[in-house]
Amino acid sequence: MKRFLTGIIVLTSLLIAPGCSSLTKSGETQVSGNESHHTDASHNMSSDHDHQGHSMEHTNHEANTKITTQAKLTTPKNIAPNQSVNLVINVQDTAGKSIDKFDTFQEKLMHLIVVRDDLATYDHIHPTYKGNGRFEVSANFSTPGDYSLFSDYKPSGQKETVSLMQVKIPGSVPLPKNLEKFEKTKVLSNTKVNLNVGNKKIQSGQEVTLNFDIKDAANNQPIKDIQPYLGERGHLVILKSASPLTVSDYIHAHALKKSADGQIEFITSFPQPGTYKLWMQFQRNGKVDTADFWVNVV
Ligand SMILES: [Cu+2]
Repeated sequence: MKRFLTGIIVLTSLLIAPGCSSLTKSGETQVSGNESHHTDASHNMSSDHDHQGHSMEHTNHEANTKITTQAKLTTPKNIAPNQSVNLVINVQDTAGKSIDKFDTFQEKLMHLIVVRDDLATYDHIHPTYKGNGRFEVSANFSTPGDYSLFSDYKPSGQKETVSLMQVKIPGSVPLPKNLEKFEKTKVLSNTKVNLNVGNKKIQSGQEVTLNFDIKDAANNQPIKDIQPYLGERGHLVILKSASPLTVSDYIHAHALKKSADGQIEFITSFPQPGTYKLWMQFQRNGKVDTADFWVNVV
């Protein structure tokens, strides 16, 4: 009986990261598998037809990108919110042949970013490689709703690649809240994170320095005990608010090697005007913290 497993295949393409500071990707999306993942009536781009229309647009705009890999997600047939869900991700070439060698980057073979499509939730997890293109990980989807999974990996000898997969967690979806709060300061237990983008508005298509200023919340002093996390000073994932999300909405920025005490800095660029959410992760006292911010890009 085949019904206990469902799958969605997404083809992705890759693009060079200039100076390793940001990545821009586009993808031709081809969805197959159980359509129940794509039948959310409130989601105006959810039909197969619309996916294809959207992807063609991308292909035309960035004709020099080459689609070389795809990731196929398999989930148990019955999935529910707020419980462990075993995910299997098979990475293949476009002919469906498993890709079996991957290069480690940022200390892992695959980084998996899981967000609810309204960008309200964020998870950064590391699937375990089982060989023959197969990765496994246990994920937890906190609420019903549509989720996007960005898997970030490097087929051996190739560039960093991002594949997008989607999962629908059944149940009644929470009412939308006014999610976009544009405060520039976030307090996480004992740590205060301030985002500085300078006085000017963030311009799309231009290099921008994002400076995260990290202070002890108790005494407001710069913290001096930032520890490397996955081999870097900090990790920043940026997603453009969009429906549906695509691989081109995903930016993974790499921290500058050297910054002053209590500072974590990234140089990146936002490809399009719009509303973006940033999740900056860093480690202190052996604990990883995530500070999230919304920004507007003009
Ligand atoms: Cu990671």
